Amino acid sequence: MINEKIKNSTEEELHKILLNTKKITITTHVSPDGDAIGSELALYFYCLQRDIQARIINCSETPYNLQFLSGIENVNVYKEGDKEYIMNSDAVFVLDLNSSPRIKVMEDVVLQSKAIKIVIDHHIEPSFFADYYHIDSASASTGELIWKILNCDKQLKITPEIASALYTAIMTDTGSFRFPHTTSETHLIIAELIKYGADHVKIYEEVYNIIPYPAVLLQGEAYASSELFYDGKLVVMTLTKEIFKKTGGLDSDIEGIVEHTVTIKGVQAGVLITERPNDPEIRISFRSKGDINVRELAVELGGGGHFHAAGARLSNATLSDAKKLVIEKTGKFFEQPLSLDSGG
Ligand SMILES: [Mn+2]
Repeated sequence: MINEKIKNSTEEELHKILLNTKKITITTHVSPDGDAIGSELALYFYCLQRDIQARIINCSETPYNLQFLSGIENVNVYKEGDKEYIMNSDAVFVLDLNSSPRIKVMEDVVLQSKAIKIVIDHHIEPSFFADYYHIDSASASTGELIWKILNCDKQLKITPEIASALYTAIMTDTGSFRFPHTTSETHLIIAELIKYGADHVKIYEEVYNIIPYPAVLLQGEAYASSELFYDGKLVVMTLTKEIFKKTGGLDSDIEGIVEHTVTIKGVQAGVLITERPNDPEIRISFRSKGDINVRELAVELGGGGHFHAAGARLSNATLSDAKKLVIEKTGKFFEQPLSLDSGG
């Protein structure tokens, strides 16, 4: 499904537009990940070099494992008082997403703002809400796209802060350089980032190897909840509000759990369904292997994502409704011989 209204701008065109601004807002999707936050910070630091006033404003909190990044104190969660800043921005850069509902409470303000809206992203099937798009679904991360845009500036100073932010973005979205979209070009960019001061040992350690105890308890509960369906090809894990309260785990602590579903021998698709305190929506995360296109399921449920990694949120549903629905909908992958397009 190609949205005909969307024309892709080149890196050079976007870079020119950026240089013509004096004041910008940078934002990203709900539940930001390493690619989201790293891309935002790199763009933010570049704006400082170019005397462009920039403010990062997100609709949700930064997860704990990204708090080590330099400049993280400049990543703000949207408050009423930010409305005026967004309204008066020359441009709003929307990173790592391509449909406006994913900025949640900020959606109305961003859409109403006279600022030009610019989407930089690597997901497929964008919706039309912005003025400019730079979308490359072959790219493993938004971080790589930001790197290419910044490199349109021959005077770019790649500081250790920029290098670390982009390293984090690319490392997290490539599954530490394992996922299929990781290319030799990705590695060439990474080589540059290390050369300019990204500390790859520290970044991996901070992002993946320092897990708060409540998060470990939450993970344990997720694994304990797992159930197999369709002869062990589907695994479903659930986390209830009560479990969050019991363990003291945070929303952001679920990051990474769903990745483990598809490491179970024989499992081809994994689902984590979460019901969280202070969130009326049920969150569903999908992972898959081989020919199973979980993006298709996520889209049916109003969400989106990639072929092997996708998600959706359901309102007006209970956790058990969501579970039933997911089991029913995944059935088409397992109850008949696979006849899906083999995408990648
Ligand atoms: Mn991304």
